[in-house]
Amino acid sequence: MDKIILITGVSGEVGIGLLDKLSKSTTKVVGLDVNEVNKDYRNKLFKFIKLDITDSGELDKLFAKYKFDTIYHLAALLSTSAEKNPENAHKINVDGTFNLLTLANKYAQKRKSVTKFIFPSTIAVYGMGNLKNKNKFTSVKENEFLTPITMYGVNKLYCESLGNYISNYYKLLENNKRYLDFRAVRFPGLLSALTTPTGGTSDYAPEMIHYAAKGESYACFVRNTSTIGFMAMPDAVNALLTIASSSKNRLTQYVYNVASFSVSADEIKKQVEKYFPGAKISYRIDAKRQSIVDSWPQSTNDQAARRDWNWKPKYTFSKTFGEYLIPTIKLKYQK
Ligand code: VAH
Repeated sequence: MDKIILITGVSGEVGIGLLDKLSKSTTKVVGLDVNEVNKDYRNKLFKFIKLDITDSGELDKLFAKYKFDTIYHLAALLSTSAEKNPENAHKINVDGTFNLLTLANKYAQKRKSVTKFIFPSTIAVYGMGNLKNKNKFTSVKENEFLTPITMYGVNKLYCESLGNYISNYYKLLENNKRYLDFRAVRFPGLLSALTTPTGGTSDYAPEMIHYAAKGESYACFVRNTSTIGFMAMPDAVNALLTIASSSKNRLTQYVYNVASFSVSADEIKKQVEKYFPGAKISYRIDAKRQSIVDSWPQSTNDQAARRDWNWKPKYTFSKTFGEYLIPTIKLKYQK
């Protein structure tokens, strides 16, 4: 039987990037989202399901119908959106994830198979406490500073543990058999040439680029020295596919940092001005969003991922702009 992959949040930034890559293979992809998928991508899907992951009844029917080999659970309410409606964020980010984990486990057990569950977590699980710590501890490991200050970061940190629990200890694994193989990566801010972000706090970086490409002025909502990690979307997609295809016995952890480059808002502004000399970029600080970015680490330590499953980003800061973002974005807006 053909292997079928499920992508939740398929209409989102990472979803589109992952689908774009998977559609170049023969894999059958079922895409699920509460929002319609961009028409250019709909025909890359074996099936599109418009569904809310908090609807466990409808989800159960989906799992009964399809035997998913791997699930990429990308659906989430990101950090800024989650702060605007924390209760709704908890429903989507936690209850939705719980539904998917328990249903994947239930149907894998019924079919006496194992389903891989790939979970994108985030540097938002960290809380550096203050700028002194942020500037002093610049290579944060997976078990350090786990004190998130956003609902999104709290949700993602809990769901990492929930995934590990359901894949290892849920209902005291019958005859010691695992039915769910949970694996998580913690992403920094992601930069996509194909889509503009919605509801994130790292959005100032992609927004700066896309506004300049459209010839529109942009007011950056964090101060110029604000520094966090970023990654080109192709590297993020590669991280998801690589950890998914790695043999289980090589993995010594269930959650891994993956990192690429760390830059300030001002360094991004200078790159944008290099490619769009007429760019009109100013600063108008949003105190709440600034406090979120200040709580995130400057950069994270991804040695465990490099050691266990050969993680290595392809795009440096300058290559991300010169070889990935700019050529595709210019084409996108010229059209
Ligand atoms: C957000 N883009 O801003 C996400 C990301 C590191 C930040 O998780 O919420």
